[in-house]
Amino acid sequence: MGYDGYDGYDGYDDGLDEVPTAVKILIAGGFGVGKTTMVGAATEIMPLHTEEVLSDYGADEPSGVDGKTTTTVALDFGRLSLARDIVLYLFGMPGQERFWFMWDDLALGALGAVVLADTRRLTHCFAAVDYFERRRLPFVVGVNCFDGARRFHAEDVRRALSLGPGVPVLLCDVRQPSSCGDILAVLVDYAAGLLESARSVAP
Ligand SMILES: Nc1nc2c(ncn2[C@@H]2O[C@H](COP(=O)(O)OP(=O)(O)OP(=O)(O)O)[C@@H](O)[C@H]2O)c(=O)[nH]1
Ligand SMILES: [Mg+2]
Repeated sequence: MGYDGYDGYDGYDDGLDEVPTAVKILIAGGFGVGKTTMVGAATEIMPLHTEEVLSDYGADEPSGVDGKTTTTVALDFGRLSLARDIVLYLFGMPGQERFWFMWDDLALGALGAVVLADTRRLTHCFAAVDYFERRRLPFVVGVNCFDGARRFHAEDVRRALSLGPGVPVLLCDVRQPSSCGDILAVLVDYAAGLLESARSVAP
């Protein structure tokens, strides 16, 4: 007996027969850099968050995150239609080191990642940068400009993180949906370009 499922056409000319391409995107970076904030600001559906109150366990986490009382213990999830034919599924990763064991599972099938950085604690995004470099997963760096933090040029951040010349580095404010949309669009373009050039050199 053959498959009798959805064949992509429902008989109605309602414009919904073009199924958009679904793309998985990771939002990564150190503790308290704004990953959950970004997923919440960018998403067009009700986000899923897995926040728990910071326990004493978190006492060894980096300081400099004032007023933060909760932390992501699994993931954040949201969705953003970037264009009519592209829907991004956003997965915010946990930042605390004790939850890094989840990164491999979360990264499965992702097109690329946004690594958020806070210039007051730049070293805290090293682990995420290393992670994506080692896996050859395309990433862009979003420098989340916190109020009161000294502003640096994107090129200064690139040098400090020893990033290759091609890796996009953008200043952003992840509380603003438009800023999140801009950085996600740059990531999708960048990752698509890398895929295209990989295909063109393949035998
Ligand atoms: N001023 C300012 N505050 C921000 C910005 N982004 C996030 N915050 C605040 O900074 C804190 C950290 O934000 P989260 O989004 O929870 O950080 P996170 O990276 O998800 O943290 P973990 O999941 O615990 O690693 C929160 O109190 C936010 O309200 C920003 O761009 N500017
Ligand atoms: Mg979080």
